[in-house]
Amino acid sequence: MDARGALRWWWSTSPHPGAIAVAQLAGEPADLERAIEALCSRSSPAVGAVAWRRFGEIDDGVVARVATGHALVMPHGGPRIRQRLDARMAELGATVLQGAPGADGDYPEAADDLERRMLAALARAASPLAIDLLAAQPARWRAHGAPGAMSARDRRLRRLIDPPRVAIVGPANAGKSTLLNALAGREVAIAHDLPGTTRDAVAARIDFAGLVADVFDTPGAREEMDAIERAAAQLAAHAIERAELVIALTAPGLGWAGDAAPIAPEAGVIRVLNQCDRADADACAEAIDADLAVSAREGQQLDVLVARVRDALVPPADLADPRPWRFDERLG
Ligand SMILES: Nc1nc2c(ncn2[C@@H]2O[C@H](COP(=O)(O)OP(=O)(O)O)[C@@H](O)[C@H]2O)c(=O)[nH]1
Ligand SMILES: [Mg+2]
Repeated sequence: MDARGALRWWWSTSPHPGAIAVAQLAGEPADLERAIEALCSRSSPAVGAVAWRRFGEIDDGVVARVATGHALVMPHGGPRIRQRLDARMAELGATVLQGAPGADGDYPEAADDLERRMLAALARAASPLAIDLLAAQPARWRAHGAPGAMSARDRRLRRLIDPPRVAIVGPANAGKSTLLNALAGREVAIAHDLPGTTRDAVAARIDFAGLVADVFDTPGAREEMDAIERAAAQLAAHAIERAELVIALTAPGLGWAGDAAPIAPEAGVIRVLNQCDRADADACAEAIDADLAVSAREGQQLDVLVARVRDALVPPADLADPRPWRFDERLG
C-alpha cells in the first residue's frame, strides 16, 4: 500500500458490533504522527511497535505503527465508538474513507457485484474453511434470493474471513504458555514454572482444523508485579475482554482462578483441565467441572480441543446450512 499522500482513515472491520475493530491510518509520517499524538495525547509508538493508548474521551485500545506512514488503531468494536473516532479523525484532518482504498480489487472475471465481492472476500479470508463456502455463494444467492438482514449465523461465518480472538486464561502454572506453544507448533510464549514468566502479551495465529483464529496467552495478575508485567497484564486484560472464545485452563490442584478480566457476555468458554498426564489428574476436583482434559506437554487430547475450539466459533450446523450467507454486509 502506498502510505504517502493525504492523511486517510478507514475501517478494516465490519461496522457491526464486534469485540474489536481495526482502523487504518495512512499518510505522510509527520501528519500521521501529529494525528496520533492529538488523538492519544501521547506520542505515536515507534515504527514496528505496538502500544496501549487512550483515544481521548472516546475509548482505549492498541495502536500498532506498522510503517512510518501507516498505523493500525484498534478500539472496541461498538458502532458509537466508530462514529466518534471517525468524527475525531476528520477533525484532525484525515479523510474518512468508506472501506479500504482498492480493497475490493479489480476482478474483470466477475460477472456482477456479487461475484466481485465474493472474490474480494476469498482473497482476504484467513480460514481454509471459507474457500468452498464463499465459492458456493453466488449460486446460492441466485437460487434462494438475497438473504435478509445480517443474521447471527452470517456473523459467525464471518469468523472464517476475519480471524476471531481466543484468550487462554487461568492460574499461574496451569500450562497456558505451554498450550499456546503446542497449538502453534512452535515457541511463541515462554513456558516456565516461575509465575510472571509471561511478561508480554503473546499471540499466535493458529489454524484450528480449518478455522484460523488469533490466540492470546495471558499472564495472570499477581500481587507484586513490575512495570513490564503490569503493562503485559493490561494488554492481556484487553485481549480477554475482546475474546470471542475463552479457554479457561487449569491443572490438578490449581482450581479455576477468577478471571484476570471480565469476559464479554457473548463469548464462549471451554473449561480445560491440563496436565492430564499426571497421576493425580483423574481424581482431582477440577476434573469434575472440566469440559475436557488434555496434556499440553504430552499432546494428549489436543486434537479434541482443536475441534472443540473450531466448532464453538463456527458451529458445523452453520457450515452445513445450505442457505445463502451474507458474507459482505454491503451486498443488497
Ligand atoms: N506434567 C505436565 N506439565 C505441564 C503440562 N503443561 C505445562 N506443564 C508444566 O507446567 C509448568 C508451567 O507451565 P506454563 O506453560 O509456563 O504455565 P502458565 O503459567 O500457565 O503459562 C511448566 O513447568 C510446564 O512444563 C502438561 O500438560 N503436563
Ligand atoms: Mg505463561
